[in-house]
This record gives sequence, structure tokens and C-alpha cells, in this order.
Amino acid sequence: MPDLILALDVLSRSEALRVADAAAPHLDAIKIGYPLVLAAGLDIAGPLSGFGIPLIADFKVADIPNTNRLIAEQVFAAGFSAIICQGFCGSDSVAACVEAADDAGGECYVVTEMSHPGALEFLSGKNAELLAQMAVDVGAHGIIAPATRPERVQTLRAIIGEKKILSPGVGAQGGDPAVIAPLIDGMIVGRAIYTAENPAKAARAYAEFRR
Ligand code: O7E
Repeated sequence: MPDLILALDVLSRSEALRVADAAAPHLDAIKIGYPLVLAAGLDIAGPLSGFGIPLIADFKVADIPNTNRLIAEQVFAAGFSAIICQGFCGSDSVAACVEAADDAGGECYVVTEMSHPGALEFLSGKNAELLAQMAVDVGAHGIIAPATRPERVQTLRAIIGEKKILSPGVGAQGGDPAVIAPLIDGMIVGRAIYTAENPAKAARAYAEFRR
């Protein structure tokens, strides 16, 4: 059963710290990305690190290897424990993020199939399976796979074996935590916690699905 990872896509420093403070006792990691970093600055990583749980950088890095490495080095220098990259740029681009993660003692996760309906146009089926195999081949620490499609998570699990699966799509996107929890290593939940009237209570409810 999985860790609970808060997707903290709020748009101010004060709101980020309010939600994180309430939910932190029930969390195993916090994931932040463009919404919060563009609104509040990368410096937000400092106070969020103060909650004592790992911070995951979700910039879905998707560039040439040199640029990916430069981005990944900035991420780890800012205090993050893990970075998320896209796989579709190819194995050399992903390897650049994996190497930067290894150098920093961190982790790199590769997006395979995404959770939204439009993912079915390009980022699913055989392509997702090729991305998962590539993530294994370049030594990534795990993949991102959709809580909205548990059967696809099972298919991708068969490819990656013991590597970790972090899975968004529970709650606001309709994924069922009871169904997906036994299949994954990390459950990513955003709006169902940070827009809740009582984020602590919401986080505690999702934490019930942890190991
Ligand atoms: O729907 P929510 O509010 O629970 O938020 C889900 C979070 O997961 C949000 O930050 C979104 O950007 C992210 N996400 C998906 O929803 N679907 C995906 O396929 C991939 C991600 C993601 O985070 O990728 C990297 C982990």
C-alpha cells in the first residue's frame, strides 16, 4: 500500500504553508511544480523542506540532455529529493536526469501514461509501455502511471517490476483510492486535499490507504 504524496498546486506562499502545515502529519512527501513555483518562487522549497518530509519537483522535464541536466542540478541544489521528467524525449534525455539524481543522492521518476483523457491520444498503450521499459533500462527510480486506469498500472507494473510507481488521478480526476492503492508505491493527491475545507482531515482519510 502506498505512500501519500500531496500535489501542492496552490498559488501563494501563504496558502502553500497553510495546507502543508495542516496535512504534513499524514504525508510522506510533497510534490510541487509550475503552479506554485511560478506563483511563489523556487524559494518556497526552503520553508516546505522545514516540514521534514521529502519534496518532489514536478517540472516534467522534457528537453535535450544538456538542458535536462542543468534543470535537474538546479532542482537538487534547491533541496528537492526527487525530480520528474517526461520520457518521450528519449533515453539520453532521461539518463541526464537520472545521472543528476544519482549524483545528488536523489531520485528520478519518468512519466509514462498520463491520467487525463487526452493522454489516450499519444501517451498510452504501446508508447507508455516503451517508456516504462526505457525507464528501467536507464536506471530511473520509478515511473508515473495513472490512478484513473488501474488496469494500465498493472500492465506497466509487469514491465517495471520492483521499481516504484507514483500515481496521480485519485479524487478530483475520479480515481478510486481503494482500487489503486494496492497496485502502487505512492498515491499523489492534490485538489481533494488542498481545496478541502479541512485539509488535515482530508489528508488523514487518504493516509488510511498507506502501508
Ligand atoms: O488532480 P489532482 O488535483 O489530484 O492533482 C494531480 C496532480 O498530479 C497534479 O499536480 C497534476 O499535474 C499531476 N499529474 C496528473 O494529474 N496526471 C499525470 O498523468 C501526471 C501528473 C504528475 O504529477 O506527473 C508527475 C507526477
